[in-house]
Amino acid sequence: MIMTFRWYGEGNDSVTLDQIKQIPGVEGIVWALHNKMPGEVWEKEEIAEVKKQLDEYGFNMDVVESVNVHDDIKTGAPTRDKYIENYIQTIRNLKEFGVKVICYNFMPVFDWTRTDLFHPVGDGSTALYYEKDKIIDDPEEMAAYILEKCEGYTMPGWEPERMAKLKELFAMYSDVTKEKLWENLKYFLEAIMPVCHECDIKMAIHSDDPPWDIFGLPRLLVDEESVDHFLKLVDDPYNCLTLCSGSLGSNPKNNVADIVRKHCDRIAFAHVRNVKHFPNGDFSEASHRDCDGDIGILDIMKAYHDNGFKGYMRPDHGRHIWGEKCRPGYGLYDRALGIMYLLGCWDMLDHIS
Ligand SMILES: [Mn+2]
Repeated sequence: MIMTFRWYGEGNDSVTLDQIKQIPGVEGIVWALHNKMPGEVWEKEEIAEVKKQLDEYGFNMDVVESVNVHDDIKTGAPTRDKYIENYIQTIRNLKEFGVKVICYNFMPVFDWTRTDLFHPVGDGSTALYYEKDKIIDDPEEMAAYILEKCEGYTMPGWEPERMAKLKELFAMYSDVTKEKLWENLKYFLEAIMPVCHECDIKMAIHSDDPPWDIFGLPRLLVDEESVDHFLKLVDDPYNCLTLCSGSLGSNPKNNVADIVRKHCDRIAFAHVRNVKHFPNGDFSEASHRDCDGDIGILDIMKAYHDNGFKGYMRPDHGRHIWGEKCRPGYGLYDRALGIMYLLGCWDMLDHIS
């Protein structure tokens, strides 16, 4: 297992590479060119700039999160092939810098969704929270809330430029059923798989967050059955998962450790975080410690270890603790604690096996 840490880049993150360097066990930075719109080619000079920054600290840049997929590819518009060509060029450019895994998602309109970015956990800290009843019929209200509360940071999937065109985006997806979305995903993956082989880069789709339909938009990767379906849809070792324990684990019916045991060889990238469920369907993000949430972090880590997981892992979101001012979910302190917990589990599993 290779431990990594997500970083939003110079001038775009409250956390510095100096600080990340002092977290024990971090080998790589999960990075992206956050100024790029979906569909744009990532140029070599731009990638080289990030490489230079990471090289200084001895971090690898093996995992990109995310190279976002253009809406025309997701909706299956006639113009999609042009954007697929651009995606392929980006894969080829990333290969020049030794990138091994591309994390992406295939969620329509919205990336992740929460109703409260700073919900009190009960110990003085706050965390991202989802209140089921607040996801009403007004996505504009939701977007306005997220943009207002994100402390001036751009949140992946909630770029103000995209949110300004929300009505248009919803119109684009109005006839995209779940079946159609699966078909469009298959078309995209089949087009890029030969290049992934050639470049030795794995495509790792992120689980949908939360794992159910919202605002009438279909969501694909929501449970064990849909993960099985996805892996069979394009049955290729380069067609992989970013298995996000917190995303899938938001549904109490999902057993994430079971999915790890079943598909470990197709998981290229593991997001590990904990979630606390409430009986009415609300959920809160929680510390990484097993007993602070309900999704079985110990079981999940054991499943990865038992199956000899060799891929990349990162703590996913963290709570906001010790008064830290940061991008919601992406502070230094709680994610550093998360890494120590995950590595503690891993080291002990190594030690006793
Ligand atoms: Mn995740």
